[in-house]
Amino acid sequence: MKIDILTLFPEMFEPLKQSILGRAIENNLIEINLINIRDFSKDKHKKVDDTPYGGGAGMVIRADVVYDAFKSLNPTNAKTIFLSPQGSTLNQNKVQELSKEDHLILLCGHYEGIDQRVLDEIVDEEISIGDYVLTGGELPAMVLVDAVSRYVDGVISKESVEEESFSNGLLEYPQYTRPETFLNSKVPEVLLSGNHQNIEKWRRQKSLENTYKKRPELLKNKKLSLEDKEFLCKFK
Ligand code: 4GY
Repeated sequence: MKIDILTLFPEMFEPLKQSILGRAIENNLIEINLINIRDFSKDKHKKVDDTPYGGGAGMVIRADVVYDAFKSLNPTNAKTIFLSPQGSTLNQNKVQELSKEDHLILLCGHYEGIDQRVLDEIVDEEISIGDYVLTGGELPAMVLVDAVSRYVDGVISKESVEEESFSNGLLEYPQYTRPETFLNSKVPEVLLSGNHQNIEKWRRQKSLENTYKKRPELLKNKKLSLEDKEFLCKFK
C-alpha cells in the first residue's frame, strides 16, 4: 500500500520508522511518502498561509498551495482523506475498509485550517480520531497509518489480527507470561494445563466478562451464542 502524506511538518512523522511499521516499510509492504506542502509555495518567503477572509484569529492555509502539492502526486485511483474533528470517527471497521485501498493520500491541516475550496475539490473522506481538538492533523494521520498498516498483508501475523480486540467485537482476554508467580499472584491454572479447549473457553469468557465490565455498550449490537449468554447472566 502506498500512503502519501501532505503536511507542513514532515519531521513529525519520524516515529513511523520505528518497530513494526519501520520493518513494514523496509520490507516494502507499505510505502510512505512525505510531501512538504511548503515546497509548493510560489512566494519568495515560502509563505503558505494568510489571514482569514471575514476576520478572526489565526491563519488559514492557502487553497492554491495545497492544490499544487496534491497535483504533484499521481492522484488517479487514490483515496484522499482529510484528518479533522469534523470527520466521522475512526473505528476498526473503517480501518479494515481503508486497508483494502492501494493508495491513500492523507492531508494534514494546521493553524485555523485549510481554505474550504481546495478541501471541496480534492477530499474524498473526512476522518476524525476522536472528539477533541489537536494543533494539527499530523498525529491523527500517524494514528490512521498505524491502525491501517496492521491489516496490510505481512505486517503482523494473521493470528495476531484475528485474535485482537474488536475483530470479534469483544475486548481482549488478559495475557500472562513468566514468572509463574509475581507478588504472590499466580498465573491462572488453566493456562498451564495444556488443555487447549479449556484455555479457549476460559479466554472467551474473560473477553465477555471484560467487555461487560468495561465497555458494556459493545455488547448491545452483538449476536451471542446461547453459551455466551448463559455465562454473561452470572454478572447481570
Ligand atoms: N481530533 N481527529 C483531529 C484534529 C486538528 C486545524 C484541521 C482530530 O482528526 N483530526 O483535532 N485536527 C485540526 C487543526 C486544521 C485539523
